[in-house]
Amino acid sequence: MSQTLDQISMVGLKKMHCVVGLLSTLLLLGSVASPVRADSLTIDNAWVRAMPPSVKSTAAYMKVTNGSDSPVEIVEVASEAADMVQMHEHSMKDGMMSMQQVFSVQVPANSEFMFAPGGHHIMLMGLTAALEEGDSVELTLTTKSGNSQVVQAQVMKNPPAEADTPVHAH
Ligand SMILES: [Cu+2]
Repeated sequence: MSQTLDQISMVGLKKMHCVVGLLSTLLLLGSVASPVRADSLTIDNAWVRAMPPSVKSTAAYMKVTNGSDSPVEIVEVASEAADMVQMHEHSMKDGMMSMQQVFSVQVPANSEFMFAPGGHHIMLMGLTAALEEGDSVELTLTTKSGNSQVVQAQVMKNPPAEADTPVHAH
């Protein structure tokens, strides 16, 4: 009886050892892997436009650089700062500037994509708290391959100097 128990616990210990071994292997891989994400997106100049407290929506902008040899598609942006977060693009319709939701944006291989005023932007609708200049907003970008990336966007009244460039139509 006690032998059986011992055998069981031996099996249990072996299993445990395997799990621990696997975990430490994963941790090791994690620590030696380069800081570049699997999708190799780099985010610069992420900012959110500060609005008067009475305005319950605003937009976030950033430069997304794809350092990989394959295009990367951003399919979702999420944030706790707003009830609803959507990617939008501006378009001219009957001479009127309007904006509409887009469900993905593609960052070409070894290239960049701008979320910028007057162009694509990340719309934050139903702000859960007033955003003041100097605050930061956490945004989570998810790519088609399922990788997520957390971005801290600074709340600013004016675009950061480097991001204040006209949007080029490609
Ligand atoms: Cu919009």
